[in-house]
Amino acid sequence: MTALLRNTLAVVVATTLAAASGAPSAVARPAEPQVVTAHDHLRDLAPAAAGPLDYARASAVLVSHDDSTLAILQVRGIDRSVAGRSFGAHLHVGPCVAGDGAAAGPHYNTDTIAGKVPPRVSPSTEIWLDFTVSPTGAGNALTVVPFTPQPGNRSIVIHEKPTDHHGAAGSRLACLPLSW
Ligand SMILES: [Cu+2]
Repeated sequence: MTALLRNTLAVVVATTLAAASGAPSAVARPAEPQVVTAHDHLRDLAPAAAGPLDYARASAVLVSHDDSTLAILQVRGIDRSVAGRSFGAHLHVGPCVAGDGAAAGPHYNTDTIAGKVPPRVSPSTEIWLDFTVSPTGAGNALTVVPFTPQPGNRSIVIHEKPTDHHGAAGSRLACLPLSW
């Protein structure tokens, strides 16, 4: 993604989120939006066997403003033989390390970060980006959550199955590094 596109997207999203939150546009807004981007080949977390994501690459954008975050995930180069299949994907707290799915740690959960016990597990307290593979081997996901993720060496992990109500999605297939 070019810097121009990223900056334009940031302004558009920030304006949209501000409007959605009902913030008066005449008021000066000292806080700049936080924009996090990543674009890379996916790291293989299941290298023992050939998988549908072995040649895939992905882009992710997280735009946060006024404690709302828009998250976008675009995956390309997925094996077309799995068109129509859905995969779970989430922001995890830890880093994306090839061959080491455990390194990514648990889901990023805003309740856990805030020390709330027990944390609520939902698409509002975590960033869930499940996608369904198109006939051309692409997957797209978008979500909006009511919090700003804290910086760190993090990852978006793609799992073998869609996310269930408990946040589970089966084994970890691949990940995209995301650091800010
Ligand atoms: Cu996950």
